[in-house]
Amino acid sequence: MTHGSGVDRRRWLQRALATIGGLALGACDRISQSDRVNSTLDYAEGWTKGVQRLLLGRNTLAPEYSVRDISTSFRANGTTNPDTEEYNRLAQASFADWRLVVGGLVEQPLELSLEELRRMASRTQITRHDCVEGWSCIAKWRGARLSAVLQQARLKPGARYLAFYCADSLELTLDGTGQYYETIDLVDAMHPQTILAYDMNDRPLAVRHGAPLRLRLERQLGYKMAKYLMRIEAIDSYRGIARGKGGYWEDRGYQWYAGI
Ligand SMILES: Nc1nc2c(c(=O)[nH]1)N[C@H]1C(S)=C(S)[C@@H](COP(=O)(O)O)O[C@H]1N2
Ligand SMILES: [Mo]
Repeated sequence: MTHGSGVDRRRWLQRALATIGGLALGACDRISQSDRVNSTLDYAEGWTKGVQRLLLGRNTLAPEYSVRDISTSFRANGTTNPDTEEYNRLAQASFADWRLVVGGLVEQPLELSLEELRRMASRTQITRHDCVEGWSCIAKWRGARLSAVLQQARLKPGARYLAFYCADSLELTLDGTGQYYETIDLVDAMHPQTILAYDMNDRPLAVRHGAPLRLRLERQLGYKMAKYLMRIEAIDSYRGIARGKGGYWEDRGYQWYAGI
């Protein structure tokens, strides 16, 4: 087979799959329709997400637990302290000078202090954290609803995803692609259990669990839940960020939609 016909075949396959996907998923999945057809792998992933949303609904809640179920010790994974000069300075002052920067495709860019975040509409939930490595822990999380933050920032019409930028780097690379980041779509962003958590088990988030603020996204795996949040950006595509796959671990082969 020549190179040209391979490409044609691939294009044909993409179109065919996109059509099938469009028929099967239809209106339940409009928001992330066009990014889904980049490869058959992406297609399979779009399928997982589409089926989950079709069967369970966009706002179906992840299971919640009772106080009795809370794990006596909660494992920490990945970075357990960003340990940069800037982060250490912020931590030393109990994050009084830390601000969550909200920008990108928004009408009203924000810089929110912890105090301001604590005054916003909140949600408390006892949920199970599942790491892709095969362990789970249950904890109680309290945080500002991401939907409330977005309501204040007012998304522009072109916004389709949110990017979360963290204080830590897991790998040192010359081009800076070792910094932890994540992206989610707007369906997940507006989900009632999607919160920017500042408390864990009724105490301010410890450094090892992402102080001062981390994302909780209860219907997906642990690596989506970015710790050490510094900045949120509303974007139309994540292809231009780092290696273009939508997250630190996604850039290294994990799925973008990590549905549980
Ligand atoms: N900034 C940042 N966020 C991160 C990570 C990380 O290394 N850095 N690891 C991820 C992974 S793989 C998991 S399982 C959870 C771990 O959260 P925990 O340390 O509170 O258990 O955080 C996720 N978010
Ligand atoms: Mo993880």
